[in-house]
Amino acid sequence: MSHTCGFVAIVGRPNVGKSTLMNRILGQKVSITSRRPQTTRHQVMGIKTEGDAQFIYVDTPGMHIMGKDRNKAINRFMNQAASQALRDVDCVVFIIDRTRWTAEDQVVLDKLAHVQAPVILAINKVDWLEDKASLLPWLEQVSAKREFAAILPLSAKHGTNVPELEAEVARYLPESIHYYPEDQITDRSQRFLAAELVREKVMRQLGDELPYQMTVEIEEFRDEGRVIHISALILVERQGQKKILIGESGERIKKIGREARLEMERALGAKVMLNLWVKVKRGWSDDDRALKSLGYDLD
Ligand SMILES: Nc1nc2c(ncn2[C@@H]2O[C@H](COP(=O)(O)OP(=O)(O)OP(=O)(O)O)[C@@H](O)[C@H]2O)c(=O)[nH]1
Ligand SMILES: [Mg+2]
Repeated sequence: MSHTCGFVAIVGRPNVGKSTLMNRILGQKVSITSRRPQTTRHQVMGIKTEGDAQFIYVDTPGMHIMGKDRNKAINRFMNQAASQALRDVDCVVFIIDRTRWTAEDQVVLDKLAHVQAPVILAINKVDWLEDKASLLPWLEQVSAKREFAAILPLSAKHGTNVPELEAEVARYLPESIHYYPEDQITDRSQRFLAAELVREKVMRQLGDELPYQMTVEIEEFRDEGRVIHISALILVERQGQKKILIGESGERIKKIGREARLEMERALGAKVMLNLWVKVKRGWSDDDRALKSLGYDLD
């Protein structure tokens, strides 16, 4: 009879594996991932219902220190979105990357000082830990940093110890009715997912030449049942970035479009006709009004 349901924020600095962990727990891709830091820009909910328990995970943008290339309105937005996710949660999963501790991990830890909810520390990417013997002394060191409800070494990518993390989280779900139907997996729309998948493919294709100031806007999302027509606009800030994105005789943009379309078809279970456009829109990433109209809106 007793149902449990609660919010679980997944926080950490950029690139530690927050989105990979949430997708792993859900068993499907709800949040995009890449090797580049600052991939996630919004809060994205991942809902998992298992019998009487409903877990509402909230993936967040990596908390980062502002400065140089990171003093824009978009960076402010991302940090706010991450901090906001800590309000009124029942449990926090704080992720770090192996035995590294950076100034940005410290920023996250400081943010957690005011959080009443239990904090579980996940030491991620242990599959990639060269010196396994370093883990034991590290566990001791991090446990002195604050009171953690648990500390778990795991691998979000391979799934090692992830069920153990879920079992730990389950202990902190309060008794409550379920807020979402049991087959719902996210709060985000298909339209949002489509935009994110395009952004992911751009981030994965472009390595170091990636114009960080890039965003995607869906201009058309027309569901005709067996076919979904999607037009997406990739916005960059400079003409040179547009050139890079399009590539020699359009090769690169074609590849991005192909990969995004295939993944959309898998996720949406329909055939997708995808049109991609690249446009220069100067200064959007540092303009609060432009950001709002592009979907970067905390409300
Ligand atoms: N080897 C290894 N790589 C991992 C693991 N978890 C995540 N990664 C990789 O780390 C990179 C970053 O993963 P994300 O899930 O995008 O990280 P994030 O914390 O969501 O990053 P932001 O959204 O930018 O804050 C990707 O290349 C992942 O494949 C892991 O357990 N082991
Ligand atoms: Mg992420």
